[in-house]
Amino acid sequence: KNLSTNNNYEYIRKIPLLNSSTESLPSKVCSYIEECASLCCPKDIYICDGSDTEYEHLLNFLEKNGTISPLPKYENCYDFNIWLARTNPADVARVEKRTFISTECKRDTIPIPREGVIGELGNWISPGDMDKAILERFPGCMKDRTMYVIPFSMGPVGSPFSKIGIEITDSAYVVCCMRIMTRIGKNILETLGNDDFVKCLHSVGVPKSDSKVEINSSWPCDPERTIILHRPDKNEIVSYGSGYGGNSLLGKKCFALRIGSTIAKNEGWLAEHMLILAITDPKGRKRYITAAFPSACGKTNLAMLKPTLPGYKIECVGDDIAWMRFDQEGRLRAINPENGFFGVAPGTNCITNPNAMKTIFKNTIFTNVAATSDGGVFWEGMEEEISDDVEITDWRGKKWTRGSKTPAAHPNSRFCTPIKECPVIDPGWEDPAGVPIDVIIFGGRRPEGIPLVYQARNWQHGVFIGASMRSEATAAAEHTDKVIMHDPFAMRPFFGYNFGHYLNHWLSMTKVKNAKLPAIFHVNWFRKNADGQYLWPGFGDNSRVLDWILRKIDGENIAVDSTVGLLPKSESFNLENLSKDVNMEELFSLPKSFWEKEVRHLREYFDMQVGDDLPTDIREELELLACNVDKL
Ligand code: SAT
Ligand code: MN
Repeated sequence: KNLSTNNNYEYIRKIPLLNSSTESLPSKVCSYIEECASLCCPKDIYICDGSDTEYEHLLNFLEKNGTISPLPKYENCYDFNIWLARTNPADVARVEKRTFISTECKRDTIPIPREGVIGELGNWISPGDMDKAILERFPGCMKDRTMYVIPFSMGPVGSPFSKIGIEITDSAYVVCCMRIMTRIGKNILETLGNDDFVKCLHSVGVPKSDSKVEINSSWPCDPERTIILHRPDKNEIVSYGSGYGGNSLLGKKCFALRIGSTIAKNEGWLAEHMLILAITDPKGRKRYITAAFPSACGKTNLAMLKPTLPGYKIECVGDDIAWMRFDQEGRLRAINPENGFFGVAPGTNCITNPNAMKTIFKNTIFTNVAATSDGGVFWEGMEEEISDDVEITDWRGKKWTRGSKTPAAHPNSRFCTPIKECPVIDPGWEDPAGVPIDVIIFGGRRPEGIPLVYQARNWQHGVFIGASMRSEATAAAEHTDKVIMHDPFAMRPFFGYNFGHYLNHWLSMTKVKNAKLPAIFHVNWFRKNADGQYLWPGFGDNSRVLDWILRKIDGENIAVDSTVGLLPKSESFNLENLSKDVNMEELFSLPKSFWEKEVRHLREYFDMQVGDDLPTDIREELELLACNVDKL
């Protein structure tokens, strides 16, 4: 059926379909396009084919519009230029408070917090209010703009793990980033046929006429009315007002985690906020590990780690999201549903992540980093990598001097780069069957009390450890203080359904036929001594922790049970040629007063936030821990 002649589609018959060479579209896709177009009233419609020509055309358009500018320092080496995008300063990060999940029954989405307590495990909106929110914002919002239709696959095209989405957006920047972050194009529609897909509607929006936000045409947005909505029972995402990151690249957190986790629960698998890495030991045995850390704990750094321990090799499968399911033989297999890295730039350098530095100067779109007068990029942490005489323009486009109080790059500035540019990409990263997972790691940034590494005694204990994750973060801008935030499974902003039900789902994995459950560990690279200095060197030396973990799962007798779980026996760590003296005793100590406080915090958190939805198994683990701590 030719879209433009089909009588069922009244609206799209009236406006130009730009690349009408697209002869046939699945009818469900056509209906969705018609639905969105008649709501948003774009000037024309463009169906993305994912080609290089299309990408170049969009980049040109964005350049003319002032949204992106080329970075000539890196020119002519690669397929496409390297670009710098500057957003509206009011649109720089995900907006958690404006992110909602809609279900008939509130408790399907979030646990009911204790009376008078503000829930921290997601935001619920009724289906009626969601419709209302859409109708208050979307009618006519694409007037004078092109509506892009992006067919995309999360996961290798055609893999049994993979899921298809259609993102409809009025932002060419979003199309370009989606092309890097997911697999897009015509072949996706062929694979889709007339199956269902995840519906993803996005508009940068149009502010009300009395809006106080300064608007520039190079980065349209409507920060005052931004809203991100999910309807899991209809596999639908609707996002308005923001062009940035997780608000607009809907395949990422909205689809792969929030909608993904609900699909996963219904289908019996796991959609998690985890990196995936391959590690080969000196004997040549290769194993795969997934790891969940809250933001600012170095997930991307670990995913591409350059080991300091001789004989080890680490290869990257993904740095942010893992979709995992047990196969016929009972092995847990994982794919990375993404196709690119959308990584935080500040802090990345040749010491913290040499492999990222080799990845991100090819076919990349940077957003909100600083620019140098020789046509390159700069951010906090890159001081050693640029010469002293270049001038720096900050992320807002203003002249910036070294030592200035404001940062040159926005703290949430990003590189958006295809995974295939990574020099240590694992050859199995696109295996449609996924890679077999032997170890799951949880972790956090904990300055106090939490040992460098310990192992869960069993799966249930491991689920408790995931549920108990906390991490140091700089809270909102109004506080400058560091606080230890709860972030269970590093999923707090990404649960697609009730966290208590999520815990039950994890616990139910023990019932999967033949399941060979991966071993679960907790790590903390960030413990400090009384003087505030890190006790562990971190980065490449974290390979020593992975070495201990691998030897442990290989059956070496190197652990003892303790208050919190299985701790390394003394002398069981490989510290050969460690550049720095490490106080191992302090690094692994379990101070009683700290753990008493930790238990109190966890009990309060579970009581206040999860209440009756907390599974008894998790309650029991907490009581066991409390009992053990008493005996310290
Ligand atoms: O902006 S994203 O959601 O893609 C990344 C993040 O904030 O974790
Ligand atoms: Mn993330």
